[in-house]
Amino acid sequence: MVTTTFGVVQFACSDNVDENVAAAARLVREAAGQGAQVVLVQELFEGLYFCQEERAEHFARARPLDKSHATLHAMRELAAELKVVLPVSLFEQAGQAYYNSLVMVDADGGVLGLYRKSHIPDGPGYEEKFYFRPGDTGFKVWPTRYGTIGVGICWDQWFPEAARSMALMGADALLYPTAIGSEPVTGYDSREHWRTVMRGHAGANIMPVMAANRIGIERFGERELTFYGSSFIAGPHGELVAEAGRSAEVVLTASFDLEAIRAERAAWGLFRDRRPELYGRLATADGSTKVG
Ligand code: PUT
Repeated sequence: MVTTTFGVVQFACSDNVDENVAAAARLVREAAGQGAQVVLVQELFEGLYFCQEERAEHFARARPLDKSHATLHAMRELAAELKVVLPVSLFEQAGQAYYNSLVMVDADGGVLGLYRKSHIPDGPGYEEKFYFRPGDTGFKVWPTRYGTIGVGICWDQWFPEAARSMALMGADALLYPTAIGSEPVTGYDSREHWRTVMRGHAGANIMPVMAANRIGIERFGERELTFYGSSFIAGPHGELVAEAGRSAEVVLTASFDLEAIRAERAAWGLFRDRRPELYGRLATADGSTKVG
């Protein structure tokens, strides 16, 4: 039996990039020390979640994702040293365009590719449409050293279409770096809703699903968000295998036999019995049956 061990980390971010990268590196090391081969760090971990307000100056946080990117370079070195796969979530500047992006770094430090967040949220406290163009990469899965991994970024996690697409593309596991917490206007606590939706992706696609969320209270002037952590790893039936609390820094790990899960996925028949010819409405915005 060959298993893949996944690690998920959560921590509080400050407004200091070096501090945040050091915290991420420290926790990735801890996860690798516990045997993790793929380690998920939270969304936009270089800094505070600036999208809680709309301010022109925050665009200066973006960088081109090339060799000059210090955080990307540090994470690639770390991946190579520890022999771990690292999905790295970053604010990308590409010419005049800005994306909420993820670089998939393999266990030798090489870059497997780029994903740009497809679903961009907007609403009080989460004003991402002000900053990010909707991603133009389409969904992505990568054949890493330790399994084929699909990654969605935060708001992507609410869309079963995205999870199913990555499953159809051959993913063995789905990973979601995220930044979510309090709702400033309604006060709604979305934690269980958030987890339940992703656990559904695990059960519906018969594969491990995990999310890494930040913790801590972040303030911009009068504005304030409390991030609820609660990062987790779900097994292929949607069961919670490892979970974090709302406010403590945590390293989670869990091991899965991805080959055995692949066989179970085939045997359960969910993919055999799909009826894509009946799903045309899913490819329309308004639910009409006219496609194309
Ligand atoms: N990270 C986006 C979350 C949106 C919650 N309203």
